[in-house]
Amino acid sequence: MEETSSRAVVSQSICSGCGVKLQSELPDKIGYTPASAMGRNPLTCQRCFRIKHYNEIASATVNPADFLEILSQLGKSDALIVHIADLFDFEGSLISGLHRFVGNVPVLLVVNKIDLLPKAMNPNRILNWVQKQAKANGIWASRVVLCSARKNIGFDRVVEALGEMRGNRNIAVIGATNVGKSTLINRLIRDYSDLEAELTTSPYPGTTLGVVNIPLDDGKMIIDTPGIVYSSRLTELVEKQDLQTVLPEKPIKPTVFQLNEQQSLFFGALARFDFVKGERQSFTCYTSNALTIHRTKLEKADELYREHRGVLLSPPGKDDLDKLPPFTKHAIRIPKGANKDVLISGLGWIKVNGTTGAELVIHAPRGVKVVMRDSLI
Ligand SMILES: Nc1nc2c(ncn2[C@@H]2O[C@H](COP(=O)(O)OP(=O)(O)OP(=O)(O)O)[C@@H](O)[C@H]2O)c(=O)[nH]1
Ligand SMILES: [Mg+2]
Repeated sequence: MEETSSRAVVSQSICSGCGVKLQSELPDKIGYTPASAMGRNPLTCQRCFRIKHYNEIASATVNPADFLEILSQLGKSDALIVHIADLFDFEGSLISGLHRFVGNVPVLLVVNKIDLLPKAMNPNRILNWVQKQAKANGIWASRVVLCSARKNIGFDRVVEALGEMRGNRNIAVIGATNVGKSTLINRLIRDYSDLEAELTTSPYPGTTLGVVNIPLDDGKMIIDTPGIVYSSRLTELVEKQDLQTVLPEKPIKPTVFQLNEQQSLFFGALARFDFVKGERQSFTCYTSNALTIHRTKLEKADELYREHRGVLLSPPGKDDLDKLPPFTKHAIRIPKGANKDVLISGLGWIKVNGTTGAELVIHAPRGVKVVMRDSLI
């Protein structure tokens, strides 16, 4: 068997793309790689090969107990914990109770995907907002940085923060699924070192399946981990083919609706927003540009949903309607004079300019997190 060079990634029995334990007996099971490939370096599983070369949809699930075990091991290992969150689904992608799992260690909070915000945003304002919201959600980060791993925005700040906080320790990257952990590590390695490593990334949650240790020049490691699955995120519930409609690819172009009370908005058939009571006012929707929003009268909304979901109101398409949990209602009161967002985790958010206050009811698939928060924008 070939020797693993110190510059290449990981041990021979672990896939260097996704961290899964390799096997060559069961071609239909995860971790499969043909016996003839076992000597290769770097060595990846067949699933990673297919994701990389054929953009195959090949998400897999990791047992939730395994995440907790990984987190607690990392907490005990004295690594610098880097928690990646996704600005498009900030509250949905935070690891609630993080410190219960990893203990009282310093945490660097990196908020990724800032490229998705509309252009011309003030970065300091966003940073203040993120710091405040992280605290409000129980994340005690020693430091917060914003970046885009895909577009290479803010990376100097990420590298600087890592350099200052790391000391002589490993760096462990953790977070919910699909927030960009592996993309971010790939960028760090590609642009800021001469190491060779390529972690598997994909647009679908559940790409990384096990811990991947990438040796650094100084004998320490940068550690990729599987994303934590939160079923409170709509992105974990929709069918994979609908993710490309729900997840923004480009900077969001917000859609503004001037609504009278007793009007409703449908986001495909994924969620419904009722403006029940209040003066005529504007509602700004920050959702993927690919998602169609329909306006209707509240009194007609039930009928429209019954008769047109799956076709006019989609995604999901007709065949997948029953795969999504039924809607539950969330009553929300926007106080007078407050600028608030209503976040529907994974779908985006609706900004309410609450000069005069508003009473709302949000219908979202059961289990999906719906929260009111101070406006991001
Ligand atoms: N718009 C945008 N997309 C990003 C950014 N970083 C990563 N992505 C995309 O997000 C998706 C998920 O990226 P991954 O790196 O696989 O995410 P992950 O956190 O490792 O996901 P798991 O392994 O499933 O936990 C991919 O489609 C990436 O291209 C970013 O800064 N901006
Ligand atoms: Mg990953």
